[in-house]
Amino acid sequence: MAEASVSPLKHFVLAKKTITAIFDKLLDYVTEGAAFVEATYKNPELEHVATEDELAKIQAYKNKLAVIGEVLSRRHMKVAFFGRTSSGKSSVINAMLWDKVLPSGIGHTTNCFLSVEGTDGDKAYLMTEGSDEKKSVKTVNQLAHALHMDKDLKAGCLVHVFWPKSKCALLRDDLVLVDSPGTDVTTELDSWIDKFCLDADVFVLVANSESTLMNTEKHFFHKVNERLSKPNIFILNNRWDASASEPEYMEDVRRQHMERCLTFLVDELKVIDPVEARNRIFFVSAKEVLSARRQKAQGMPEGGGALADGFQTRFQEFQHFEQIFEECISQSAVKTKFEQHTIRAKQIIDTVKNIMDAINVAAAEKRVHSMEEREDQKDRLDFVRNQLNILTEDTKEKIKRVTEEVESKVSSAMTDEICRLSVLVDEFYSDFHPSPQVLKLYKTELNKHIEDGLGKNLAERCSTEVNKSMHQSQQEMIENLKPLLPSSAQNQLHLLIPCRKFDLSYDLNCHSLCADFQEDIMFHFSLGWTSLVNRFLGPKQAQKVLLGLADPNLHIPRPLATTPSAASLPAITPENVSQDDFMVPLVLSLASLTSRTSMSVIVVGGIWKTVGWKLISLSLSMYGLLYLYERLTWTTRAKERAFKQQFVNYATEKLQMIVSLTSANCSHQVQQEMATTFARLCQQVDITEKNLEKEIARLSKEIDQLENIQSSSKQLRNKAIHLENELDHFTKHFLEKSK
Ligand SMILES: Nc1nc2c(ncn2[C@@H]2O[C@H](COP(=O)(O)OP(=O)(O)O)[C@@H](O)[C@H]2O)c(=O)[nH]1
Ligand SMILES: [Mg+2]
Repeated sequence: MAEASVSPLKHFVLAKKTITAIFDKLLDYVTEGAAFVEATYKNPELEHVATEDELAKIQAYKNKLAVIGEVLSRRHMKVAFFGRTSSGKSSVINAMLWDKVLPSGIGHTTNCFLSVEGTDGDKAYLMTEGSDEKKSVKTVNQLAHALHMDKDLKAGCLVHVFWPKSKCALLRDDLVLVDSPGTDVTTELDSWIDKFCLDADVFVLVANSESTLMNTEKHFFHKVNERLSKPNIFILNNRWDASASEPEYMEDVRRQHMERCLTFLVDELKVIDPVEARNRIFFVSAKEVLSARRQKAQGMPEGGGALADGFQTRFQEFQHFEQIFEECISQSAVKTKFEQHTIRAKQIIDTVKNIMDAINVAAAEKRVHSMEEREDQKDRLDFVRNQLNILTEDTKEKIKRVTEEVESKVSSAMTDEICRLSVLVDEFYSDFHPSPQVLKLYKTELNKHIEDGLGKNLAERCSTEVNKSMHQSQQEMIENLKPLLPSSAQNQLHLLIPCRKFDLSYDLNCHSLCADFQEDIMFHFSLGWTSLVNRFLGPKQAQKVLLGLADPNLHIPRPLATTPSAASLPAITPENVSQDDFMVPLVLSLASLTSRTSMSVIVVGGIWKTVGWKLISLSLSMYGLLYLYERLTWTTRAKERAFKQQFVNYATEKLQMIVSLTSANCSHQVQQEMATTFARLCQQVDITEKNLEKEIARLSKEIDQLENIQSSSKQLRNKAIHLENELDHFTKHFLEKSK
């Protein structure tokens, strides 16, 4: 029957498989979760999304689950058999295993515990406590011999007997059966219980039905009951075959035994209710069952041989016991072996779920915050860009205005200064002498004086104002651009703008400008021929006349401004001789007819006749005196004066020519200076823009990462729920199902 129907032990086997699979999944899940939390926690860009505490927790769970998984895979059902010596404990185990696995009978009593468990191999072996050696056993006699001969085996020690699973169905289903020495032979009940009973799912008291329950047996179970809460206890009244010899008393004896056993379980131990208790007490014959099963295993009929009366009933009762026992142990074992771990697993899942929730919330909050920040930064960037465009246009305008202002200012100042050039030249003192060397030195120094003086005067007139207006413009630029920069850069701005004073350089370069100046400091009598011609015809015509005397062909192209008197005289060519100039050849032809002397004679002759000698001589002496006077007053000083006058005229003309150039140059300098300042400021704004762009990119990346974190945490949370459902299903199916 037990073979034909599915063994109730399968319930445990299935539960173990299920819960092991769930724990495997759970371990994978927590490993995945731990990796996720670790990656999140260690990501420097995702600060405060996952905490150290969360990481520590989930990693601890990972280790814990690995240990639990290991423990679960080793879980089995355990049944321990107790009773006094020779009550038939070993025989019952053998009957259940369908084979003579353990030695039994007189002389086969051992001091040690024997646990029988399955091995996947096809050879039986035994292992003693504290040794890894696998001692092979081929027969039960060998086993008995080995147990007897081993002097190292102390009383109450444990020997593991490994029996091939292939030979026995019970062992395939993770059942471990523990045989014990007789409860009557030991004084160490407490240590037994500690060592072998605390993890037993079912206890079987094998009693001898030929006598009543003994105190030693009862005492032992009282002790077990003190240590465990409501242990599952079965009572097998063994050797029931003996009752067949006295069938007339059988029912009475059975009733008597039953009552005593019930009293023991229900009233004394209080481990079970009276109705259930009847299903825990059986009357069997292990010896009969074993022999019948061994015969069947050898191919003989199980009821064969000489059998006492009522064998079939006892046999069925044994099978019944097996059925109830298997149901009980698998139910109980599933509960005791898996319930706690299931609860623990639920707690772990719950905590991990909470961790995922916390990460999800933290990531969501951070993401919202980052998105707001990104919007702000984008707005700021737009503002900076627009503002910079506007300011660039403004600044261009401003620079243009300032430079124009400077140009006109410098131009008018320079014109004024040129008019006052004679004052400047008069202020110049140096040794003057008509000799060429001294003159050369004098000119050099005069040029320098003019250049310095003009420069100084121009600077006095313009620089302060120019500087002021430039400084003002620069300050305006800074003030306008300041709001576009971050506050840290705002404080640094003044370092970028050079605090050196800007100085306009007028760059007059008088020395080369007046390099061609040619003075004329020869003595010229004021009533002399040249002077008179000069006086009557004007300096221009006189020049032509005088030149004409020297060269009547008039074809002398003259270099520009070689002498002060002809500073602006254009080159005389036939083309540019005007109609007025026809007078010149007339005078010239007249002059060519006579010499200076003949001319004087004619004049004197004319006057002679009209005025008379006295007047002539007076005039002549006056003329002579005048000449003498002029000649005598033509001193070095006078020459210097003449020189200075000529220089003033020359330089005035030259300087007037460079007025516009100089003012343009100055305005250019101002423009350069202002443009440089603006460019420096713009550079700062550029840096700010770059930084903003970088920050926006960083935030975008962070937002992406946070989105991923959110979806991952959500996924992991769903997985947790899935596992939770599996655990719930397991609880419902295996732990809550009442049979
Ligand atoms: N008549 C009879 N003898 C039994 C029965 N069970 C066990 N025996 C015998 O009792 C003796 C002791 O059995 P054993 O299993 O070694 O008892 P243990 O000391 O409790 O392990 C052996 O000789 C068995 O053959 C039974 O049900 N009926
Ligand atoms: Mg025994």
